[in-house]
Amino acid sequence: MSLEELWRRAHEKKSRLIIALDMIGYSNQEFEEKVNLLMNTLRELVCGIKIGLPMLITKGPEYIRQLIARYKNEYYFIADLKLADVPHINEYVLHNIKEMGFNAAITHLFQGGLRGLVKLADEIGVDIIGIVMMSHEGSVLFVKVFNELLEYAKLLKVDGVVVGATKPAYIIKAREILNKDIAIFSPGIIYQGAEPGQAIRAGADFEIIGRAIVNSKNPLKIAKEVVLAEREALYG
Ligand code: BMP
Repeated sequence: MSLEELWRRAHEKKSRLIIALDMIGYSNQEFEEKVNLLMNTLRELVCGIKIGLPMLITKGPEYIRQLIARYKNEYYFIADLKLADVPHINEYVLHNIKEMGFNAAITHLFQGGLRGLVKLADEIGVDIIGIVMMSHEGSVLFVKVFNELLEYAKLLKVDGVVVGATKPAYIIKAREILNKDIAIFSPGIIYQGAEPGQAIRAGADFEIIGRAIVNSKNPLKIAKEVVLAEREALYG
């Protein structure tokens, strides 16, 4: 699939911004109102929406299915369930991810045995993004296996990898090792310490931001600032 749909939206909107729609600490009514507000306000500036376990656990798959159905012509949707299981479980979950309407799924790579998952993803039309370096301070074991994970990502021909924006040296290294057709997704911006545009400058293709936009009183203002910083990093 090679993220065709995501690149199309990124070019249309001149944006590399993906929102992590982690709605934590909202009452049921606030939750839905805030999601609708964010989705309607950010449509011109945000190319993708990442939905993870927090929303799946709080609202269940049917809510997510309906949300994606309403906005599938405006955003690219990434399922961040960080798959890390044995093949038959990962593959079962991937079928459900597809069924909810997602365009892509994030998987860990360290567990191995992922050829079947990548083949299935190709058959059913889901892009696969593998994690090679996490953004948080405690992710020290990733340092030991980073090169192996990159080689595995290449071997599998995943569509993208995750490298934390807080670790630009690893973004630079990933960009060197990976062909240009494997995109780099970078979370860890603002709340976790990286500056908007910094990951793009190091060679990432997309920046993922959650709390700094989702919980902001003025999400549009922050999103505009981020997109301007990204454009500056890309085009000078
Ligand atoms: P925030 O901008 O609020 O820190 O959110 C970052 C998002 O990116 C979260 O959804 C988190 O699950 C995800 N993420 C991350 O922060 N670091 C990683 O290494 C991998 C992630 O998926």
